[in-house]
Parts: sequence; structure tokens; C-alpha cells
Amino acid sequence: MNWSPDKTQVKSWNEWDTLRHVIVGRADDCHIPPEEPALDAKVPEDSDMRGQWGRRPQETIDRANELLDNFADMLRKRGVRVDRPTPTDFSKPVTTPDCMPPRDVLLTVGHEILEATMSYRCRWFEYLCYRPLMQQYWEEDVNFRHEAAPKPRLTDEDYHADYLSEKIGIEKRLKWTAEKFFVTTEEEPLFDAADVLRFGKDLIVQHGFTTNLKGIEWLRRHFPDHRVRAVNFPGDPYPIHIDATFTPLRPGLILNNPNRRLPEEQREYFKKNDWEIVDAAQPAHNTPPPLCYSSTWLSMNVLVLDPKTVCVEASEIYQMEQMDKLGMEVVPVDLRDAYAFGGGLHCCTADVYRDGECEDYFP
Ligand code: ABU
Repeated sequence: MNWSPDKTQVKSWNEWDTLRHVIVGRADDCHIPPEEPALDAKVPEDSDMRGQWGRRPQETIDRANELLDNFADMLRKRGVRVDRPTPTDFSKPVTTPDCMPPRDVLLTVGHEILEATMSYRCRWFEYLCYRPLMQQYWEEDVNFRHEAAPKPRLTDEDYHADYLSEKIGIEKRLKWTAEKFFVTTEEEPLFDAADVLRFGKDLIVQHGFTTNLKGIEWLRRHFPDHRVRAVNFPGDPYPIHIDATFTPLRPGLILNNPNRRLPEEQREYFKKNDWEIVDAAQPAHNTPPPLCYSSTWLSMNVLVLDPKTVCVEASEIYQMEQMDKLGMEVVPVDLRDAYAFGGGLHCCTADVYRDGECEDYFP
């Protein structure tokens, strides 16, 4: 059945087919989380976020919402249906302080939207912001499958104490990443949805801080008709979320962060199926914006609208230039002042519907 804006349908099998319906996050009531194991392992030692927590300043929340609203309006003008989550009170004790990025929580695979387990304690309740939408989609689309992975206990057993010192240093972090020794243990299945990239029949999953091997095995058993492949990026000292590291643009073309190159033996699978992996352009900035724990590589955290059109953050001049050379029409989107609220253009969205069916790109 063809897509129509008046009828809710959930379907998205990959990262690049024509986008028709999307969720764009909101920054309302966003907090900097207090100290906790998995988050502390990701926040760089010299980050201005260290030692700070509590509600983000209202003017930064307002600015982030302005940028997110503009992004949503631009998508609507291009004919994309945009839904927004429902903010909840994140300041209550034992609730989630971090809410903006739907991509981290919601994994859309075909007609299913799966709520990830998550791996930060501060993000345990984040799925609640999306429940009104999930309920609406379920009422309106009889083919929609709303699934939730088992909620983890997130006790101290889930985290390696070694990672919790502030003075590990980059060299040791890189050694540990190369050895696949991450802050999360194998106590129970853990994954964030943003560690998963959808390539039709293949799900490519980053093993790192936010997704452990049991999480990947859980996904394998949950999606028995897919091939679930684990990947690693040894050059990343803070390996969370694959979408500032490995970015498919269209069938046969992937951008890879040059500081986090996919190891040769893992490239083989892509090469032998005629996928070209090119180094992403350098970020335009040397540092992330204030109170942001993501890296400057949000430059490559883009939203593909269709195999010829891509949204890129407007200040990322080198990334836009590279996209142009790769034959993509570039839609610049001003979002940098919202990065601190959880990430870039891919992070702050979640697919609901893209054209296309489940193809095998690795036959
Ligand atoms: N959520 C994507 C952040 C990855 C990075 O900091 O590079």
C-alpha cells in the first residue's frame, strides 16, 4: 500500500529510502544527569560537564527547542509527516533526566518499533516520552508491532569499576577499546537503539559502552529473519552509538569516521558486496559546544531524506562539501546549539516510515 499522510503506517527497513514520517525530539526540561557509571565513562576527562548536574539553563533549552522546531518545520515543508514526543517531568527523583534523542531509544525495523533496554541509569524511563505516539500508531496501524526489550536492572554488576576513575587517560581507553573491554559488563543484555544501523536484511550493531554482546545476541534472537553483525571501531576512546562513526548514505556507499576506521577484517563483508567505505570529511569545529558530551564528529550525524538528499548541520562546511562531491543534494540545518541535548540530526530523529521494502544488500 502507498504511503498517505492521513493514514499512519509504520515501516522502515534501512537508513536511506525516501523518508515520509519521522519523530523529532524535544529539549523540554532536559537535565544534565548526575554521576553514574556508564555515563561517566563516556564524558571526556576534560569535559566542562564533569561535576555538573541538574536542569539545563532555560535559555539553552529554549534555543534547542527553537532549532528542533525549525528542523521539524523544514521537514514538514518537504512533505514529511513529523511527530513530537510528550515531555514528562524529568526532575522527579528516580526518573530520567535526559530525553531529547529518539534515535537512542527507538529502533524501527520494518513494521516494528522496538524500545531499547538502554544502558545509562538516567535513561531508563526515557521510553515514556514516546508511549503516547506508540499507542497512537498501534491504534491507527493494524500492522504496527510495538515491542519493548527486557528492562535491565542496571545494578553495579552491569559496569566495570575500572572505568570509573576520571584519570584513565586516552591511551588506556584506546587500548581497552581495541581489546573490546568496555564499561558495561555481560551481566544482562544491554543495547541502545543508536548502536544499530539498518541495511535491509542486515542489522549492523556496534559493540561498545552502550551495547554489550548479550544485547547483540538478544537482537539476533529477536530478529530471526535478519543477519545481525557486530562491528567495532578501535580508534574510538568513548564508543557509544554508531551514528557519528559509520553512516550509510545510499546502497553501496558508507562514510566512516577516519579516526574510528572499521578494521580490515570487518571491512571484507562490505567490500565483497560492493559497498564503498569512504573516510568522512573533518568536522568544522575543534570542540563540541558547551555542556555537550558528544564528540565533534556529530558532523557526520546526518539524516538521509532519500538516496540523493541529505540533511547536514549547517556549520559543517567540510561535510556539506563532501556530500556535494558524492552527488548528494545537501539540505543545511542549523542544530549545533542543540547538540548538548543529545546529539545531531540523526540522533534527534527516529524513523516511522520510509518507502521501500526489506532488501538483501549482502547476498
Ligand atoms: N550519539 C552519538 C555520539 C557519538 C560521539 O560522541 O561521537
